[in-house]
Amino acid sequence: MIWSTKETLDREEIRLIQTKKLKQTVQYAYQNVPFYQEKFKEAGIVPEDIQTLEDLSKIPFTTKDDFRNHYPFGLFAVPKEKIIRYHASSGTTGNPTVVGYTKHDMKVWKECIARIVSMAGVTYHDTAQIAFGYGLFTGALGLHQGLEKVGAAVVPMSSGNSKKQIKIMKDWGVTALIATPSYALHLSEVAQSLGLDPVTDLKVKYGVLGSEPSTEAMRTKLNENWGMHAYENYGMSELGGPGVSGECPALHGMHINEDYFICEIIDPTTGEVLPEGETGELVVTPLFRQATPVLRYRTKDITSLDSSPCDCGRTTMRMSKITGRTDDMLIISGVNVFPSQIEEVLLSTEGIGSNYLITVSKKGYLDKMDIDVEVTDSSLLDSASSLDNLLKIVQERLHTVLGIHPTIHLVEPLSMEASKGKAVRVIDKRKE
Ligand code: ADP
Ligand code: K
Ligand code: ZN
Repeated sequence: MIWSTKETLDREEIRLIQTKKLKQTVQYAYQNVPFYQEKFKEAGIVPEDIQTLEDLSKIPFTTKDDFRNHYPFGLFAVPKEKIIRYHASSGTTGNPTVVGYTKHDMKVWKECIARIVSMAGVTYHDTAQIAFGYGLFTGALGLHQGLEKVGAAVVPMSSGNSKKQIKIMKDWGVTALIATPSYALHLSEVAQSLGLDPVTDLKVKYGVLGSEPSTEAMRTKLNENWGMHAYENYGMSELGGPGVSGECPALHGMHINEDYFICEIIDPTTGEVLPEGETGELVVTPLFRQATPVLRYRTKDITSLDSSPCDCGRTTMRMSKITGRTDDMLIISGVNVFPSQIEEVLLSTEGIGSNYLITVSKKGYLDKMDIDVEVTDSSLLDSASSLDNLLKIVQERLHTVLGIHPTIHLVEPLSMEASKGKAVRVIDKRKE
């Protein structure tokens, strides 16, 4: 089902809407956020220089660092009284990136999600279980509100407690699962381990999945294990959360909500805009976010764009599956983790040395992180209680910063291979 007539406009009409909203957005950001006034001044431009979509490339990029440097509310364009919600994603070294929502922003967010879940086939007939973690993370509440908008019955399970997830799915007749692809696969195995065949014993028909990269092989497996149609969607907290784009049944990329987002592809090295079809870094300009307007946000995600007609009847541009990132951010079961965050914790913990190695792998379908790290004094390893104590401290601090539970292996001082040249700190076995 196509939720909105905005998804089937002529390309020319879409461009007209984008042009009009872009001009408003630029004026608004400039007038209300000193950060943009400075940026424009540095670039030698004024808002009036932006008259067409082609002019967009004159505007300097915004980055995650800009959010961090203006923590918490420096990029906000409205006073607190207008904010009705905050969300945030984890930051590299302490400061998360904070976004706010006005009533208007919330309405737009719901609309974008309503379109995406409708693309996946979810309607008011469905019961949708949300197995994303609720909290500051945008995934759970974002999907929640959009699903309510289409009238689906929402089951706000949050993540974890897998056996209970399966029980509720079975007892309550859940038909749509909202999760990361890896957790969705894991849940299918939990169901099997309980003696159930999800295909016949459960009714889950749709998977609305996102927050981490996945492959066609994963989709095939998900479809087989659940007897479902697995669709992915894309977004990020700095852009307001999920809702940027999502897959339709034709499975030729994710349709972008183009009346709310302008997408460009740039060469990540030169910053130059690349022609449609070429692969590069995705840059997104949300069209008119009131609380936290953002101009040309560098996502670091690698993809390409395609505006050719789609079999589903939608005319909106599609972005291909994300094939990687331009930075070293790891996505561990949907949670963003920078190796620098781990290093920061390790180096600031007494008794912990500076040589470490992060290994990311799969345990079943779930992501698993192991950290080998040297201690500074081998006597720490001799006593079980001091070892236990140190392990506990590191584990708790990492959990506070990262929101995940890596397994820590403390080893003898100078027992790990020292780096010759650029240290290899991360081994990602998921890519093998
Ligand atoms: P989200 O709720 O989308 O996970 P975050 O801000 O926590 O929001 O993380 C954003 C990052 O998650 C993106 O920059 C991208 O790297 C990754 N991501 C989100 N959706 C997808 C997807 N469908 N495929 C691949 N990566 C994704
Ligand atoms: K993520
Ligand atoms: Zn389509």
